[in-house]
Amino acid sequence: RCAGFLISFEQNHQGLSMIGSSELIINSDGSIFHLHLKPEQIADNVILVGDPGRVEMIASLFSQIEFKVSNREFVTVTGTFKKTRITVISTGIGTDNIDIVINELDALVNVDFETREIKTEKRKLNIIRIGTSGGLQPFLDVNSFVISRKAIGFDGLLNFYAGRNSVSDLDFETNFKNHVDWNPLLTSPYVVDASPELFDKINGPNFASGVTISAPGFYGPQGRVLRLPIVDPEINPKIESFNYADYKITNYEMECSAIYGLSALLGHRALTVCLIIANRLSKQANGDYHTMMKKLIQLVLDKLAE
Ligand code: R1P
Repeated sequence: RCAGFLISFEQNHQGLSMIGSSELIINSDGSIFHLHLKPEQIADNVILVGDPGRVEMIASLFSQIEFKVSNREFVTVTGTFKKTRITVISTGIGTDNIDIVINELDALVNVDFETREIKTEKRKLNIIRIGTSGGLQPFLDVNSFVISRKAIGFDGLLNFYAGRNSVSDLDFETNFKNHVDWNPLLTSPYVVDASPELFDKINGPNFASGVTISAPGFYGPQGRVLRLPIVDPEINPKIESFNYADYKITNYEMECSAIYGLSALLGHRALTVCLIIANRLSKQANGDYHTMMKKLIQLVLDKLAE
């Protein structure tokens, strides 16, 4: 029998696949490697935020808090808002962290940590990201709220997964690449959808909606120039003018694409809502956005608990 860390799968006596200990690392206290969470600690409703400070902001609205756990940038609180059990987790910045968060969340609910077998009955999580974002359309003022109906991943994360095409809008991808004359040196952008059920639950008159680009960086990858010139200085005007089947690209952030792509592959529902804290066309920004963020959080929690 090989040691678990040498192979990714072993077979148990019933022939079921067991995930090897190098692939799914479980800490000595029974918690998962990065998030430091245990299976029973995950609510069906999960809110993801980039900033660990935003976890506190959300938890302060809970009537009851079960626990708080933190490791690195991943801070988690599970608690109750108006009788709805909710887990809030900070992801830090970027889709590389989302790969960790969504895979570990899914393992926590869909893998048996005792036997390391994938469960036959799968749990489906509602995953909502509440983030900050930069607007790319003149109609999206600073302080407005936007829901991402689709996400375009400039980050390339989903391209590593075999099912990538099965959850992607390939026609949208082709049209987008042609419109912006996509540089072949960059990883191919992927286009993935929000959960229609979550969109219907959270959407309302306070929100604009559109397509969100998740970029693998804050500066060059979002067309910002401080001292370094970028390969395509016209990328943002081209993005602004892009139209496809009544969709317009509304905003830039750094996590939505991976959340939508991995959630779709794993069978979870996902949605991203963002506060626009800068408009990239008008060059306006609101550095002191916490009051508006509190309003967005309240709005989303109220809808989630309805
Ligand atoms: C960049 O400043 C960070 O802010 C945005 C981006 O997606 C990125 O994570 O979202 P959060 O405010 O949720 O972190």
